Amino acid sequence: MKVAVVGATGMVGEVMLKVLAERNFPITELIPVASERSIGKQVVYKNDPYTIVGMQTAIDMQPDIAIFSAGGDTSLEWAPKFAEVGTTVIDNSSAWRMDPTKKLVVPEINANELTPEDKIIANPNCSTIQMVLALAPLHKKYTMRRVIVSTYQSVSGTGVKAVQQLDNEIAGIKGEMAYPYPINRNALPHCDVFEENGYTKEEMKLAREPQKILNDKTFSVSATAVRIPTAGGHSESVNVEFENDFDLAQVRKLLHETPGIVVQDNPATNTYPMPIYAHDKDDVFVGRIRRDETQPNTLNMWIVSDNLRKGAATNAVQIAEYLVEKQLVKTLVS
Ligand code: A2P
Ligand code: 11C
Repeated sequence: MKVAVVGATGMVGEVMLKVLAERNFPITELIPVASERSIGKQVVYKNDPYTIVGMQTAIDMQPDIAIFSAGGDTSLEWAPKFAEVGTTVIDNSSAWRMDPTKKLVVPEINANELTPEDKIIANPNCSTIQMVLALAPLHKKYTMRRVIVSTYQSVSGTGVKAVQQLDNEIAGIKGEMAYPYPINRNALPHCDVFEENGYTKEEMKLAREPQKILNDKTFSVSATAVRIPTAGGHSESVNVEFENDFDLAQVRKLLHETPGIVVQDNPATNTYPMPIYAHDKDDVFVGRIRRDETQPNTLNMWIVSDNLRKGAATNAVQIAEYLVEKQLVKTLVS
């Protein structure tokens, strides 16, 4: 496959190159793409240097697959232009997620919806992916009614500027601020911008995206998204009310058997998921699995995953792997 990585110099782009290499994705030609200001610079893939090209050059090269992590506006403008020459775009931004003509895919859950006609495929938001992966098998078995989630999100989800802000604050250096307040020794109940209903965009992504991925509007999600001074992954406290009662051992078994999920749950040994453990791993870690004793059929759990891996790059590469495996993309020019 001829593969373009759009946003190759960015935080997700960098992890994307790492994940493509680690998983040995069948690349015959790699085309790293970034903004005009980066053209000519180099990135490294499998120990070899590759020169960054601009958008139009990349389109002219007719890649079979283009994986975008360059922000929503860039994606809105350029993804259709790639699609027009026959490239299948996998997009990490929020640009196309809720477009009814586009699929929103977590491969373990709904990759089977994909067809060769899907030329722009949306990758869900990081905090959605890890939550929905754990919810999917439970929903299938017990039928969810309502989910209440509070997130504890890594600064890496905001981007380089935010990681720098945290590092500067820890080092006692004054620098540019990505957030309206200090993040070190703080918690900001504010991820992404506020919408008119008083929720943030991040919270509304958590409310809307799972319904689309699970193709079911009979359950609802209420979210509070919080930024904390951590870097390795997002954590989520999730409370789920089901229509049917469950057995805790069965819940653990179901999660354990779900591809992509690792159950880390043993209070006796202080075993539970944490960002320092999830960092740089592709799995979603679930622990603190327990019954909500305040009402029937309700479960509490704690879900942690590396937001740049399964929350972004890994999920996108898994979509690409599925397309190749099922022959849903064909080589455009060799
Ligand atoms: P550049 O490094 O040239 O600015 P991040 O999310 O970490 O900020 O990264 C965003 C990525 O998207 C970077 O690789 C950035 O390239 C790229 N990018 C931003 N705007 C455009 C654009 N208009 N066309 C192509 N790539 C873009
Ligand atoms: C965060 N979830 O951690 C965001 C980052 O819609 O893809 C990714 C934003 C998105 O703030």
